[in-house]
Amino acid sequence: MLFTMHGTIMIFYAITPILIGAFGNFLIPLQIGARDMVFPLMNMASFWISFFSGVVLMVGLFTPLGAAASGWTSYPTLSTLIGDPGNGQTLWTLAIFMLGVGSTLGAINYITTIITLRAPGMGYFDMPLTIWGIFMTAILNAVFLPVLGAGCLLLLFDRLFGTTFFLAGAIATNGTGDPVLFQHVFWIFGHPEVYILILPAWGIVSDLLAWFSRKPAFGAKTTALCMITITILSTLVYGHHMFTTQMSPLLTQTFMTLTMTISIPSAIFFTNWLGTLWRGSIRFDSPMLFAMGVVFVFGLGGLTGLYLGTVTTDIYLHDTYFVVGHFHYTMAASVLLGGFGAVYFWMPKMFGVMMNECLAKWHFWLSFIGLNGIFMGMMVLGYAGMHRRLYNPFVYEFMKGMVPLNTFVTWSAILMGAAQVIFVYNFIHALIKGKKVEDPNPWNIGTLEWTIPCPAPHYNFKEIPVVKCGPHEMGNPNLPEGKDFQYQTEKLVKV
Ligand code: HEM
Ligand SMILES: [Cu+2]
Repeated sequence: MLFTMHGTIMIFYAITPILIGAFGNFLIPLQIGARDMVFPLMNMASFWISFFSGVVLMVGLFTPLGAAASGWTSYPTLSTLIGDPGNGQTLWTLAIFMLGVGSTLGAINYITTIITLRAPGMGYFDMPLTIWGIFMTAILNAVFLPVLGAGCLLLLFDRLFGTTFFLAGAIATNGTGDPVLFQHVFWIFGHPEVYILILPAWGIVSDLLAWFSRKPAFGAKTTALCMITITILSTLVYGHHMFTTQMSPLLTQTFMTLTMTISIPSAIFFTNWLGTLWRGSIRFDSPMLFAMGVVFVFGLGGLTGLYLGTVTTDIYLHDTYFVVGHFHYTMAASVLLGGFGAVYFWMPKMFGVMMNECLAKWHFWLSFIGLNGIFMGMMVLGYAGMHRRLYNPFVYEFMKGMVPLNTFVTWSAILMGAAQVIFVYNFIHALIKGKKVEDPNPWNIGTLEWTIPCPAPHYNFKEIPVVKCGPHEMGNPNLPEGKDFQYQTEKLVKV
């Protein structure tokens, strides 16, 4: 129950609303030079539907059998009335369906806003990469959340009305369905979902790396094209989550090959990050530390994906802590670090105050050490054969020797958790007592949001800006004396 709620809340109610909901709604209008999102009413509907879906989920905690307990993936038969008869699981299914509706509405709003409300002169490749990330995420959301919604609706019917979409064998009294069908539906959505979560963070990191290296993002256009390619390919690889479901070898090999092709755009993308850092005048302010942290943890997470995407190694690694380590590196660690970097960076634009830089650095290093301890430890454990989702792994003889490493992981988690206290303190302290930022552009960045006061006023721009150059025009030696960047509203100075 605890782990089901942890996974569900983190993925659907923490990462999604913070990076996509909060930063998406805040940054899209500001960075494309618009006064608001294009459908404010729909935005509101999206927010409230998602909010109430969270309430529905939480109500499960107070039902007689407690909250849902069949994992964040809620595979049947575990998630049917036979596996989990409590109302908590029914409420989970309803909640995720509602969230699907809410997020789809939001996604339509994001896509339409980016397509129609860009300031005059702003071509797609003049958008900051942050917006590119959110744009791709919104497209995946709009296409694939309805798939999950449909799956949840069918599961709900199985639970409430006696249908048998996902039941088979003797328990399927109304004709035979197929439990594995749900896995297909779930992962058709689920693999794109992992990119839904990571793309905004990728975009933010790509921008931060350029801005704090004080030079244009290396191959920015290619980076955007790689995001598009990865978005498209991410729709074709979901089968790699199901290698052990006895699918035909032809299919496993097809999914394996498709999975490997994602490495190509990913590698180009990653090289561009390194290219951006190469010979930059790097400023190690807190947002940059977090961005560089993402480069490290995402590199590790992505590489471990290759072992999971290969059928032969995955048969051994599937359902071990190696998978848990992998997806926390790629998803939890990368998204957390990227999200924190974004908070430190846009804090002045959001609330008109700066956070304490020294505390921010402590926060970074303790979190970074903690999370590497946790997730690296998990990967070693998984490689040694420790399964996930066991009540007590140590009743098995061969896992008894893994207790010390598990203890180490626990202490790392405590360290990581404790480090977040620093963040909470820093954040609240800045809000209440933080020094007001007078300068509209404390970091010296050229994108549109830095042309207006801190915090961003209601209606953002008095006059809609006209865009004349890209988002990372920095380090040009021909710029006027004492300036190393230019605003997007200024005509590009020749290099
Ligand atoms: C870079 C290329 C990547 C490859 C080749 C890859 C490959 C895989 C494979 C094959 C699995 C299934 C392993 C198994 O269950 O046996 C898996 C699991 C997973 N991956 Fe990745 N992955 C990659 C990147 C990512 C990213 C970027 C994210 C998230 C942002 C992510 C999140 C996940 C999650 C959430 C799971 C497991 C979910 C679960 O079973 O509960 N992966 N990955
Ligand atoms: Cu996947």
